[in-house]
Amino acid sequence: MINLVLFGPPGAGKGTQAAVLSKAYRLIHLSTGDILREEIASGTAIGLQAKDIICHGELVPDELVIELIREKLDKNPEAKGFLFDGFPRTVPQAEALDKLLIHYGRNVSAMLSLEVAKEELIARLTNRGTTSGRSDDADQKIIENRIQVYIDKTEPLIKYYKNAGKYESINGIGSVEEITNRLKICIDNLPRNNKSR
Ligand code: B4P
Repeated sequence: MINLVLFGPPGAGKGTQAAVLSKAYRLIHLSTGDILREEIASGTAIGLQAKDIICHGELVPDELVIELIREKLDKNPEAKGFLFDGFPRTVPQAEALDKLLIHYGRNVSAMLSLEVAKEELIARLTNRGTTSGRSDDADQKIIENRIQVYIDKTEPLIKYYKNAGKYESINGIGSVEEITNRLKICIDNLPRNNKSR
């Protein structure tokens, strides 16, 4: 059983790779970005709260995303494993995920960190903004703010997972297939102990 955290700055390719990896390893793909966009589209109370925050490139409150993830774990007790995409994004979220997984008799097998330079991130997100219809891809200032929020609040998670012996760095530059292959090699070579729960 494996439970993976796919990590990286906005535009690193998390969503792209998560779609491929979740199929290849038969993991349940949990993207907090996708879940929040569904809440917004359905006009729920959570969606209303999240909409304005996402538009400005800020992070939605920890309690809210943790609750969304708790619900998903609750609904999938028989899952072979999970692929977390865009979660955790803060140290309190990582601590909450560890506690939640212990409750369900699981643990994080590894944090796979996609490394991509800032200029490339801006180019990818600006390009996606021309077709995605996403308000947070529409404006250069918002894209830059998302990257700054990542540096301030999310990057400290690298140390968190390094301390836990679960940090794996992957070069995120290249074709989608090349990066998938790098990720698969990394997953297939994870220490057995990391994969047991
Ligand atoms: P997300 O949906 O997670 O948005 P993201 O960080 O931009 O990542 P995404 O997965 O979309 O980008 P990807 O790298 O796949 O979050 C949106 C917002 O929701 C956040 O800003 C925040 O407000 C909120 N939120 C979500 N989770 C939260 C949490 N846990 N706590 C608080 N708030 C939260 O792809 C980017 C582009 O690059 C794509 O167009 C893709 O086609 C392209 N691409 C991918 N791989 C490529 C490659 N190898 N070469 C060239 N282009 C590539």
